[in-house]
Amino acid sequence: MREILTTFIVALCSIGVLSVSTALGGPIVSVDPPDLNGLKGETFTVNITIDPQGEAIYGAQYDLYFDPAVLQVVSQTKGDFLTQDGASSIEIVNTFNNTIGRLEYSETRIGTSDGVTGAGVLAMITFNLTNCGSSDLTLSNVILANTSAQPISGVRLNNSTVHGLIRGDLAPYPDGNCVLNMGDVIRLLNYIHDEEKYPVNEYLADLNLDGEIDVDDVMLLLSYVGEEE
Ligand SMILES: [Ca+2]
Ligand SMILES: [Ca+2]
Repeated sequence: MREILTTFIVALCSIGVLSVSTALGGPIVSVDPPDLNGLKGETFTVNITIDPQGEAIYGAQYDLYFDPAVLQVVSQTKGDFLTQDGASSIEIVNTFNNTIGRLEYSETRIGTSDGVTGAGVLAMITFNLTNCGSSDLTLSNVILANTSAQPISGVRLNNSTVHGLIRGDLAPYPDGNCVLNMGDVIRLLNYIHDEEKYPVNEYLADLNLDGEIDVDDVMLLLSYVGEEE
């Protein structure tokens, strides 16, 4: 009985592995880069990339959700994924809503019966980091169409997370808390005293941007803390 059970379980596992590997073969739509740090007030650009994984793609659409309390869209522009072979394409939908935190995009090839099979950038999105905090960039309603205008199955999605930081926000280590106070000053002093024992995010600790972390940065951070309180 045990042998039969084992055989049965092995068979189940094989079927499971097979079905997973089939599902794993579909095109990949990604928000690139997958993880991004920036300072409050900065702008940055992410790409929506498509790797067809052997499929011929004729059209593509997505929605992308973000946290409008942290990010605001500046622009969404067409990439060259669907025109990589020199054929033409048209944007059917290209809109964003900075109140609810959603972008919508849809594009199709025209004047050809072929699809594209090379990986590339479908669209570029530029955001402004309006606040300290984190926002996921989450793909939704993604459809890739084949040359018969039918949805391609098994599309895989890779989302992204953006972290908006402020200079001097060193405590609590390592992520900070979007607030500058004496805790951050103490962390910086401790780091200067013993950087092995009290590490900091060095990108955020060099407040005066001179390439060194020292007492000048402490003085600057103190002046910021004074402003906040
Ligand atoms: Ca802090
Ligand atoms: Ca410095």
